[in-house]
Amino acid sequence: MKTITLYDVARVAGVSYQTVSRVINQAAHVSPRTRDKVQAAMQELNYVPNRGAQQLAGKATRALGLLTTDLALHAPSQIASAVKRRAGEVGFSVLISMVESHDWQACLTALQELQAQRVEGLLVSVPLEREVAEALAAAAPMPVLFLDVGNDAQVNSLVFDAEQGARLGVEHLLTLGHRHIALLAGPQTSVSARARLSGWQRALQQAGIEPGAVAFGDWSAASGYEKAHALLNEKPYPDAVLVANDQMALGVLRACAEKGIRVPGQLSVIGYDDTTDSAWFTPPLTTIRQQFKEAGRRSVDWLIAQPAADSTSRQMRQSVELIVRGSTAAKQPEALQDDDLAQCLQELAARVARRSTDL
Ligand code: IPT
Repeated sequence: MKTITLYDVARVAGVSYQTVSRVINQAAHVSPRTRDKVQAAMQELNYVPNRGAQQLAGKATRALGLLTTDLALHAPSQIASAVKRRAGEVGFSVLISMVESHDWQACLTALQELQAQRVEGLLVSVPLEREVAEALAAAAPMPVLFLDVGNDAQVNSLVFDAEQGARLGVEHLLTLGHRHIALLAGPQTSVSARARLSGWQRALQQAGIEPGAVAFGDWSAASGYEKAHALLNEKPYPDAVLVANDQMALGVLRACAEKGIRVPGQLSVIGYDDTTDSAWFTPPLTTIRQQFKEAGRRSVDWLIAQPAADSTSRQMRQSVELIVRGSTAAKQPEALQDDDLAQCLQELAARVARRSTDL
């Protein structure tokens, strides 16, 4: 198939190739009539501008990079979706590079991959230790914004308030009267998972409550299922479990269903994230909402407004909120045990017998 060039468009539109180029680059001094003619010719020929050629000519690429952790996880994929949507609205494309591990070498390779495609700004949605984030920011020639770093990292960041999220979860459970609370944390390699865990522990301690058993999952539903079986191995069960993300909470709910534990009533389960499907779990999940759409919008807007040479680092926080659904409730008295049930049935049988003799 013959490649359609700028010159073909110019010939069909009856204008010079410089005029076509001005239309493509949205330059000034093009009359609406000429612009319409050129756009009609582009459509007729199915012409798509060559990004590579534009880059070689030193033009702005209007492309952002997104360096992300595993997109099979719900939260990072919803962040990517929000970033992509907002970038599209403001005329930018998004190139994605996904890393399997979160070490310096993997991040540097991903940065270079995006750099080779001349992205004008970079979002990093990977849980990074302070040293790795700072080194990455120093190595990047474009403005960078980190979405998953600790407060101590001296880089530009937009981070959800983990302390607030942890406190909201604990307060909700305490209000419901729960006192025996188990913790299912995320992987210790994640700075956010560590922040949620220490937030829970601090909030419980402040309320004078000893935290119950602690287990660590890897953010997946499978790990939630497996760890719930471990946490709920012995009676008495805890009254409630704080789970570091909704995906693991999904696994916890499945384990409870299999063990015949009523959620809520016997056990309250609270998640973290409020991903789009969490309202559809059985029961609908009570959780801490991180507004991924809003984070995507704010981070794209911030990034494209950045002058390249600004070296002061800015730490932005985003608040979270408690969403109460059906997986938490005040603890109800234990269900009837088999012995109680047998006794009830006997009493009932005796009553029926008495009535039939009375009749
Ligand atoms: C964080 C999610 O809360 C968690 O569920 C998991 O998907 C994790 O990302 C993956 O790294 S959100 C992050 C912006 C702190």
